Amino acid sequence: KKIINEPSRTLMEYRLLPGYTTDETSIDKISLETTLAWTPEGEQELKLNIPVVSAAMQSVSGVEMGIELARLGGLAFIFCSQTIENEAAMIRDIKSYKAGFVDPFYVHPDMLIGDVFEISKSKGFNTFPVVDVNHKLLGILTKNDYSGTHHAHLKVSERMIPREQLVVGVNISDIKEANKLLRESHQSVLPIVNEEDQLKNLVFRKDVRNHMNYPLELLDDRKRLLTGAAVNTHDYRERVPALEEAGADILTVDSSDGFSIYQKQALEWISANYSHLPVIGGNIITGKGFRFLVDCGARAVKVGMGGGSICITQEQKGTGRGLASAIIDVVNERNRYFEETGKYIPVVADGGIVDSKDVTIALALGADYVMMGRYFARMEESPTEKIQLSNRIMKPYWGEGSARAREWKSARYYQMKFVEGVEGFVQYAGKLRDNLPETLSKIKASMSSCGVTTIREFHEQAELEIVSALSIREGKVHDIYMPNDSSDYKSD
Ligand code: MZP
Repeated sequence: KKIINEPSRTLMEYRLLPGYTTDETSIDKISLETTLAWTPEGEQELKLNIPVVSAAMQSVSGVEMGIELARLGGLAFIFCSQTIENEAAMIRDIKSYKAGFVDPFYVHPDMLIGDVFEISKSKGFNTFPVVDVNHKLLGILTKNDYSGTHHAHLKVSERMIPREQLVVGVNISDIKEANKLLRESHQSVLPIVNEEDQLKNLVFRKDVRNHMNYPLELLDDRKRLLTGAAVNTHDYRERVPALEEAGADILTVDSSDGFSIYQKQALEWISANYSHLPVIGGNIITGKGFRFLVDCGARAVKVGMGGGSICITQEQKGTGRGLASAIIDVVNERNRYFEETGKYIPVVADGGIVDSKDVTIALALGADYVMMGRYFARMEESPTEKIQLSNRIMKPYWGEGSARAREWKSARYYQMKFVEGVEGFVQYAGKLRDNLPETLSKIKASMSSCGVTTIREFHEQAELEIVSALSIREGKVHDIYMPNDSSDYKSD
């Protein structure tokens, strides 16, 4: 038996002391770029532009989140609590998204009226014009024309059939953006090239139908969005090949307790068979756990147990640790490992990160990026429907250890007799694009105050102090009257 007498600390218990701010550390000089992981082969560094990723959870990371978060510089981890086919389809949808606002899809000429084929409506687009190679508009499909959830089924109708011609369908997400591109290109036609190069030099006219424009992304830009995928310790032998084939850039082994032989087996198998695919091991909360996962082949390590907003592991099992204490222990071991081997293993803080100041403290303590569930569940792009509850717009949010999330696998795998997560609601916050930049600018402002311009400098130079409960109280609004609606302050 070992008893640690120091209490376990949470992120909320720390505050940063300012460093010296100069022109060199002004907000515009700050980079939030971070190390996502190392590739096992060749030890190449995979980078992330911003230090946030979304949790591998059913109520958080679907295709729309995957696309939008990646466009904003982060990355989503698609959840593995679904069939292998569904998860791989989601990865494919994210990877097939062409950066920009237009995503062409191609349909073969031998399709017949009445045929049903799948289109991806995962990008949230509502309009699908269908045209033939002579730019003739065959029809505009609206939401009424298709149904389904993740993949929509589109029934071919008379007005769509191309008569021995290839049909080109174009998704338009933002007509304003589309017009802007046309204006900027100073032309009314734009060339497109399809995936197989069959439609080279096809021009797409501005005046396809009255005033509507259908510009197409110039595919000379082959950039693809970065995406992550979660795997479990049961079916990784089948799941990993499918996810790799679908284009996943990085995997994470999704487990509330990663210090186990099952995780070892999964990590070793992935490293041996898919040596080009980096994998995050986790979750662990001790230096010992970190060393174990790295020795098994993890190229980044995820830290946190019991702190998630929907998590009841600590109450159910009595295991867990305050996230700050866990990060400190793991980061110390990471630094020792670096001194010994020269290999820098990124540390991911996960569970209970509520707002920008939590992200900032986690980074200052040595984390390289954070994973969040609740934060992203509130956004338009999370895969759940908005509902109204007591005059508030809410979105459902549930843990992966809740009865709801576990339903999908109850028939396949051993099911615990108790749950480790709950189901609830979070207040709808709007679009990711309207929220994330503010969060990031607060993180930059903290780094600027601390006199650092990079996350690695932050690790080295941050000065933190434990605060008392009373000083936390002092740091909030107090002793004034403030009607709810008169404030332009809102927390993240
Ligand atoms: P939060 O950002 O909502 O506080 O926490 C999200 C994290 O909680 C996830 O990334 C995952 O590590 C953890 N999680 C997910 N489901 C459960 C559960 O059902 C859970 N207990 O703890």
